[in-house]
Amino acid sequence: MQTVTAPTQQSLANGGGKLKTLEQFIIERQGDVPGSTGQFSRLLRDIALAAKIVDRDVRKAGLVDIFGEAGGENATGDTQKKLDMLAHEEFVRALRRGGEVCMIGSEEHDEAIPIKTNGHSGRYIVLMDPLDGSSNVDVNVSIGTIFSIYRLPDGCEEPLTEHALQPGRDQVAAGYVVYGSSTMLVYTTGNGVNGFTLDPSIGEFLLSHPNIQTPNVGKIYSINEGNYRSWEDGTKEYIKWLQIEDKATNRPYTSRYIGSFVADFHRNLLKGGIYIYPANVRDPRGKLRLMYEANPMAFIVEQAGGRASTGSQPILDVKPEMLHQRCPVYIGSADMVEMAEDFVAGRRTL
Ligand code: AHM
Ligand code: MG
Repeated sequence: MQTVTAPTQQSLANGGGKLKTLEQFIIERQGDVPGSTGQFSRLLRDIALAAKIVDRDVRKAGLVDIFGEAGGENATGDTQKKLDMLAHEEFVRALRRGGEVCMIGSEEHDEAIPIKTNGHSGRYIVLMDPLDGSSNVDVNVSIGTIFSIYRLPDGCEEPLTEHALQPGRDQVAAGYVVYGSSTMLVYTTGNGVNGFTLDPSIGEFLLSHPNIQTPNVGKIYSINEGNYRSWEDGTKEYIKWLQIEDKATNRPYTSRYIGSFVADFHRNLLKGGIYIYPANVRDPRGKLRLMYEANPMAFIVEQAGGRASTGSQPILDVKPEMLHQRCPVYIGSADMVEMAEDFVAGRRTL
């Protein structure tokens, strides 16, 4: 595995001489996407622009009146917007302006949104969670954006919601932005995973984590253990197994749970580990959304050498039925996810 080291502020500010901007990287890699004519590169550029705008809003979150419930009014009578609605609007605006998209599906909008720019539609469908982990905003904890990109099937002129319901395997690209101690954009087009850190002084994402590979096994597990009693037996037993002392397998493992999927996923991707949001009694399909949370992260983790499962099948093979459908998620280091699947299926017990 290649070791990835975060660049220092100093090296980012210098441009590092050998550092590459996201835009340079996208142009170099344009050939990665079959049939790409530059539209796809422009789409990624639009997403990066929206990410920078949301980053700006997130960084100002404590300073301006963008906290509070959507629909409330601030002192000057302006309508207050929750940061997740604001992020949704910024992404839709940037994609609409860019002109490469024909439809957007968003966690913040019930229906898929058809997009026309100057009377024309692009060829791409973007599904997104504009601000994941938004319950963490008010307490200054990392949050993120997740996106998934599909092509409008050939021969379709008007996009319909069913065109967005393609299996995860058909994603053209997927990525996330984590607004953490620094802001990073990580994406794949099916030819490896690359991470870019935003240098706020020049407003550019710079290649900081080339060709990310996740370890086969890590020491971290991430799950909301408050829900323990409502999990199925296999998941309970797997978590117990992780906690048993055993020198040979480096156990017990360490529990880390931020409650922001993007941030938990990102840490585990770099360090090795497993993130689980299982089915439970309250939510028989779990909590996370297939189309704009589970699928994009599954594409990324597989590209980084990891594994993503519902517990019984690869997430990327799930047949989508609805834009906002949920699915159980076991994702991360390949050997750990495989072991979790064995427990869930009852092939392994304590
Ligand atoms: P959100 O998209 O409404 O923010 O919900 C998804 C979030 C994930 O980021 C996080 O991993 C999970 O919900 C946390 O849920 P819980 O509080 O049930 O552990
Ligand atoms: Mg979310």
